Amino acid sequence: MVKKYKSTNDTWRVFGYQKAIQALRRQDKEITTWEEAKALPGVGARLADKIWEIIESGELRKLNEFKSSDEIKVMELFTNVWGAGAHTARTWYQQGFRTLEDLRTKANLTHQQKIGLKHYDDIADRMPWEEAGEIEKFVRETAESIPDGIIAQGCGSYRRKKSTCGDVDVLVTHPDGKSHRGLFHKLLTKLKEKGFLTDDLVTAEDNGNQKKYLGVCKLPGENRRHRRLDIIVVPYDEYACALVYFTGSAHFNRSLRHLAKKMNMSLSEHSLNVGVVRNI
Ligand code: DCP
Ligand code: MG
Ligand code: MN
Repeated sequence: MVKKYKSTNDTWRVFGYQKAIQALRRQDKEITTWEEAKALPGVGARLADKIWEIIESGELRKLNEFKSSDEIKVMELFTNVWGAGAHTARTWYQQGFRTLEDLRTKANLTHQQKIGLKHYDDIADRMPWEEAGEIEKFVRETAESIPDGIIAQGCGSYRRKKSTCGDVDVLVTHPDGKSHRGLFHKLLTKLKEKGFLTDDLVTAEDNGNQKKYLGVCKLPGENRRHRRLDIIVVPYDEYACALVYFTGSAHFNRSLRHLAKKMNMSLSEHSLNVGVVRNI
C-alpha cells in the first residue's frame, strides 16, 4: 500500500501506513483482535479494519485490487527508473507508454533517466551487504592512495548492517582539516581511471563545504553487476554530524532533529547548534 500511494504522491496515506507498519513491528506479541489493532499508536478504525482483514483472511482485498490494476503496475515500473518521480511516471503513462521499451524508443528522457533505464534491473535490485562491503573497500583503498590518513567510511544501510543495501554511501574526509579540499575531483578521476565508475548521475552537487557524487559503479571481475554509489566529501569539522546523518535511517534522523529541537538545539548534516532561539 505504501508503494502504491508513493507512486501516486499520496504523501499522507504513505505516512499513515508507514506509521502503522512501524507500530506493528514494535509489538512483541501477536495482535489477535480488532481492538488490539485499534489501540496501536497511529492506527485508527479504518486501518484497524484492514489489519483485522489480514488477521482473518490472510490478505487485503484492496491491495490485491491495486496489484492487478494495469495502471499501478506500469506506475511502479516507471517510478523505478532512476531520476523519474511520480509526476514523470504519470506523464509517461498519459502519453500512452506502458513498457520500458516504450520509454527507450519514444519518451523524452533526461541524462539520468537514460542511465536509469540502461541499468534498470541492476539499480532496482538491492545488493547483499557483503557486496556493499567490497564496494566500500574499493573506494577506501583508492582514496587512501591519494593523501595519507584519509577516512573513507561506508554509511547508510551498510553501516546499519542491513542484510541488503540499495546503494553504498561512502563518506570521505581527512583529519588534518584541509586535505579534503580538491580530494573530490582527484578521487573521482582515480575511480574513473580504474573503470570502477561507469556512469555519473549527479556530479558535484555543492552543499556548503560538502560535495556529493551520485553515480553507478561496477567491481572488477566477471559476473559483477552495476550498483548505485554515493560519495560524499566533507571537511573534518563537519564529519561527526555528517556521519550521523548519512548513517540514518532517514526516520532516525527525523527523530534526532526533533529531539534536538525540543532541547533548543538544531541538528543538520553539517553541525549541531546549541541555544537556538526560535520565533513561536
Ligand atoms: N537521508 C536522510 N533523509 C533522506 C535521505 C537520506 O536522512 N531523505 C540519510 C539517511 C540515510 C542516508 O542519508 O540512511 C543514506 O541515504 P540512502 O537513500 O542511501 O538510504 P539508506 O542507505 O539508509 O538505504 P538504502 O539501502 O536504500 O540505500
Ligand atoms: Mg544507501
Ligand atoms: Mn544513498
